[in-house]
Amino acid sequence: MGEDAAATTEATRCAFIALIGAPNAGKSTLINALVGSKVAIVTPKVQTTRALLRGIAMEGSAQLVLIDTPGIFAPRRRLDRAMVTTAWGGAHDADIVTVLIDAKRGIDDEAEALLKKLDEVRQPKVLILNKVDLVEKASLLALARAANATARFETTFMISATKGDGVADVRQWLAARAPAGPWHYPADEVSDAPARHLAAEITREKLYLKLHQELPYQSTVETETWTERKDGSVRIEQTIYVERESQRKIVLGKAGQSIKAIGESARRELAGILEKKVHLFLFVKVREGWGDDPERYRQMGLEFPKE
Ligand SMILES: Nc1nc2c(ncn2[C@@H]2O[C@H](COP(=O)(O)OP(=O)(O)OP(=O)(O)O)[C@@H](O)[C@H]2O)c(=O)[nH]1
Ligand SMILES: [Mg+2]
Repeated sequence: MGEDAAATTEATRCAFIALIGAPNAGKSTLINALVGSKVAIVTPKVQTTRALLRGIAMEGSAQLVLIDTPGIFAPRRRLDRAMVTTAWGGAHDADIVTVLIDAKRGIDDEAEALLKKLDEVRQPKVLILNKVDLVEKASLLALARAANATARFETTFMISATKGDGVADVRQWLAARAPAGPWHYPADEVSDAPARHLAAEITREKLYLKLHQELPYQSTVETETWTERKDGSVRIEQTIYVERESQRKIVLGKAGQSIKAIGESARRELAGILEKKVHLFLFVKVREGWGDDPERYRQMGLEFPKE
């Protein structure tokens, strides 16, 4: 009873917090760690996250709406441009912007370019040096100093998103900094993405983990149908779009071995998340030039760049 009374008298707070950084810095890993469950996919490959995704974390009376963004890099293809524009858009719409730097990679050209562009970001900024488990402590101080010399940060954290070191400190700091206001989501919600979107993302994650080279970037996954069955299970059909027949063959693998492994591992993870039996059916279709097809962008939740 005491706790309830406290919760109703204490004013609620809510902050929109964008996580930006170079590809592979660990943004999605940190979102998952802050939320406390997997809402965003993670792979060792660059350019995993394609569109904005909101993960929701609660800390005391504060709700933290964490905006996962695509990595920021020098874009070439249309899809790359859409992703980078989206990432900066996410930053400009937030109350607080956290900038992740991979401590192992340090301030390379990509991180340097990003830090320089932070001048244009008006919101309070926080620096997060991630992957501290991979580097010597001494190098971290030099890195923090160099980054703070290029951009203005309110504070600097040194964390390991995979190990969880320092994550609670980040959550608490953000909560303390959150402006007073109503929560935007119910307290038990972990993400703004519908289940069918997460399901497509999980399949894309398995595709990235299973296949190598350029192929993953020339593929996209969409959930086509989602049918709840009377026996409590769910039947999900998804299409993996690739650009060429040769790529379709790679996704299928010898005697369908690759697609089978991708489907099995996606199905297993989905069953765990949905807490029900999942029947997953994957189809691979060649859609030449899907990277220039506005409908594919709409499905991904990205604006279609005119050129
Ligand atoms: N050793 C170590 N690895 C990490 C840490 N955080 C993330 N990683 C790894 O870094 C890789 C990239 O992580 P992601 O979370 O996908 O990175 P991202 O910044 O979201 O990448 P994009 O979506 O491509 O921009 C994965 O293999 C993670 O397991 C960390 O603290 N320590
Ligand atoms: Mg990501």
